[in-house]
Amino acid sequence: MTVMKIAGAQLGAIQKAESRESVVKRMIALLDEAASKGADMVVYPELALTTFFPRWYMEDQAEIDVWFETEMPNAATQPLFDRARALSIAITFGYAEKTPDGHYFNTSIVTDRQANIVGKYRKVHLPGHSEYDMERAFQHLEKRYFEPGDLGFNVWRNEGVIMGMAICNDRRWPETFRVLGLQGVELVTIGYNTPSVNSQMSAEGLEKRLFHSDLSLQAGAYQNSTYVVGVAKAGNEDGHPLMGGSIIVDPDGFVLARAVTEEDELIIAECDFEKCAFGKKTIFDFERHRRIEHYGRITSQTGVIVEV
Ligand code: CDV
Repeated sequence: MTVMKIAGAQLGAIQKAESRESVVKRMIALLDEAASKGADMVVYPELALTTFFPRWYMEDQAEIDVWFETEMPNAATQPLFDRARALSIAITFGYAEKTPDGHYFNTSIVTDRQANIVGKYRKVHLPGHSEYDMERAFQHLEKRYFEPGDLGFNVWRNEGVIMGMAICNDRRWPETFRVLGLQGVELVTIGYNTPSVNSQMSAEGLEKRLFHSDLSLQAGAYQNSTYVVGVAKAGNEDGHPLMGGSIIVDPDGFVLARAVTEEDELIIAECDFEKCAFGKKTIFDFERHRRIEHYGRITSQTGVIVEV
């Protein structure tokens, strides 16, 4: 029986001018707080080390490369790994990855409690667009700066728990959770940067955006009988607001802990992974109940085909 105290380390705004070293200090402060509360694992957001740079249009490759890490850990993040090892806390966080052969991904890694990287995920569902869009008040250029992840949705047995990762927009796709669910996942960690509302944007309310985030994370948890931890980068980054709303969800879909600010904030919950078993053996016993002969369209087509 595995019980872990899992913490979500929401980060407040990171301005364009803030250095990775400064962000890592903030991450370590949250790690220390997590340790003082008995955490076994800390989950940080998507692109945790920098501002959400895909909102900025850039053409010059050298200017773009500034936002990417070519190795992990590196000089800026080594202190985080060192502290995690000293505290015996597993961590997971997102960053922009440039591979040795020149590929660019929106990536997250997970470590064990000795700070060894045991898993890597590269974001599959990239929202936004690749060219400057004059129609938009704000750009979202993930398709410009990243390639779709090439590793798929994998799980790792880490610290006795079957863990998987996804990143931000992935949480809105049931396919993400089901592919992880089909591998017996017990903990899905998901960092995000989701724009909030300001006076120049549509009337769509922050309440609605938070609801859609909750809905996606809670449905993914319930329908796959897994814990889900969703962690925001929040606050106002150089005039661009990001919503908070980090939550820890149990395998019944209930929210165990919720962030209440848009700043650096720790949430924590005790997760008893035995609780994943009931749903996996009953209503979501995939082996007994799934009818794959009717699911062909899920993998054979992308867009909607209307045949009537
Ligand atoms: N970083 C993201 O993937 N953000 C998207 C926004 C652009 C909709 C999200 O799904 O939250």
